[in-house]
Amino acid sequence: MAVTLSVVVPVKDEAENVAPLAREIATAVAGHEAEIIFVDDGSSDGTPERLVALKAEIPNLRVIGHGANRGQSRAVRTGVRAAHGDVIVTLDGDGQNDPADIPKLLAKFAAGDDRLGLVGGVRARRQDTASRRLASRIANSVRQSLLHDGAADSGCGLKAFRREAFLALPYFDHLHRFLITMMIREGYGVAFVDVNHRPRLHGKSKYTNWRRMLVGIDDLMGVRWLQRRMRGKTEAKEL
Ligand SMILES: Nc1nc2c(ncn2[C@@H]2O[C@H](COP(=O)(O)OP(=O)(O)O)[C@@H](O)[C@H]2O)c(=O)[nH]1
Ligand SMILES: [Mg+2]
Repeated sequence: MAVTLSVVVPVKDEAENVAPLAREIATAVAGHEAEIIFVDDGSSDGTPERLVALKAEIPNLRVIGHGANRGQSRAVRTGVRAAHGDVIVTLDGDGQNDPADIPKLLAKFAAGDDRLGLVGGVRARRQDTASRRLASRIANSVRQSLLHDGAADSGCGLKAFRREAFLALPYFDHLHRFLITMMIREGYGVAFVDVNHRPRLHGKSKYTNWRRMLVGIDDLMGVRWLQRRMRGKTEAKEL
């Protein structure tokens, strides 16, 4: 069967979360020719073993290991490269994104706009701590004032995009936080849909507000530079 949809889930130390999540994804994509790819990014808590054990139950599940911890963006890229689908859906491996939202994102692609590169989820009601939500609000307004990309929730892990469009983007670690900006830079259309957000049930967050802010400033400068180094979209025509 030709695969048209690949769901890519980057995971680092999510042993208690992966099995329920993989089952939910399998249910959500049951009507599609889909594969589910978990990319294990150097977990030390038995995450890959749990996933491999699930392959008997979920036949379209694939598990790819990174060997070492290289970060979320690299894991997403590894999954996208290995994917067979034309459309990729990513979501967080901790279960905070709801797989039941996947069809809503795909519906935007089904509308048939050729220039549409990415559909981003927007977490309408975030189930995170007050300090995390405040940090996100501040970061989003600083980001918006510098990048002007109209991204209301760039940090939402639930996104759908064309594989080909993703692979055309320049890669850097942390790219996953700037996918919307980079798609626009490349001339692709972006769309948004409100999605559900759930509390983390097991394990703990891998990021701290402080670290996110420090690397975020550096990233914003780099992405602004990339925006300036692109004069307009390319429309190549055979003459
Ligand atoms: N591959 C990979 N995934 C990571 C890494 N750090 C976090 N993640 C995943 O990224 C997702 C979001 O991380 P999380 O810690 O829940 O961040 P939060 O929801 O913003 O607090 C989860 O699926 C994590 O497993 C990493 O270093 N590598
Ligand atoms: Mg999370």
